[in-house]
Amino acid sequence: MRERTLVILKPTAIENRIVGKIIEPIEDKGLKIVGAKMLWIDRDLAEKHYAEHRAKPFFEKLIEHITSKPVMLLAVEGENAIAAMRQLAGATDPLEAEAGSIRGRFGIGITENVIHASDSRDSARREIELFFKPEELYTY
Ligand code: 3AN
Repeated sequence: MRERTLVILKPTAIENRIVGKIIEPIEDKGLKIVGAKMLWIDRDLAEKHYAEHRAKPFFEKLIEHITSKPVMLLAVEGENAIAAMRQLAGATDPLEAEAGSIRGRFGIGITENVIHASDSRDSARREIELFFKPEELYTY
């Protein structure tokens, strides 16, 4: 099924200049970029994005990291894009992620795990709406 999903290249990805290396496997997989921009996420937006984790012990660290420096936002489209992007990203903890996955290759720690990818159709819809205006997304 054709889907769209939200990908965030977290601050360490930009800082460590590995944006190209992260985008390459996404495009190699056959997924298409339909929206892209850089953004320095503010606390309010970060808290909305991670609302489901508000009660978790790592919430504050997560918010601090995602707002620490600019990120790159991608809306990615393709057949089963949500599951495909989760596979490419790898497990949440980079040390448990497959060695060839994005987190497995570039992850430092569980907070600085390089990439976010929506985990369901509902999350994908909500997160794309949170970060992109309809006119910033392209159908082609
Ligand atoms: P994923 O991003 O793999 O869907 P979630 O949704 O469980 O993982 O967690 C969202 C983010 O919260 C993760 N990307 C990671 O940065 C952070 N996180 C998750 N679990 C932990 C943890 N136990 N300690 C620190 N940070 C965590």
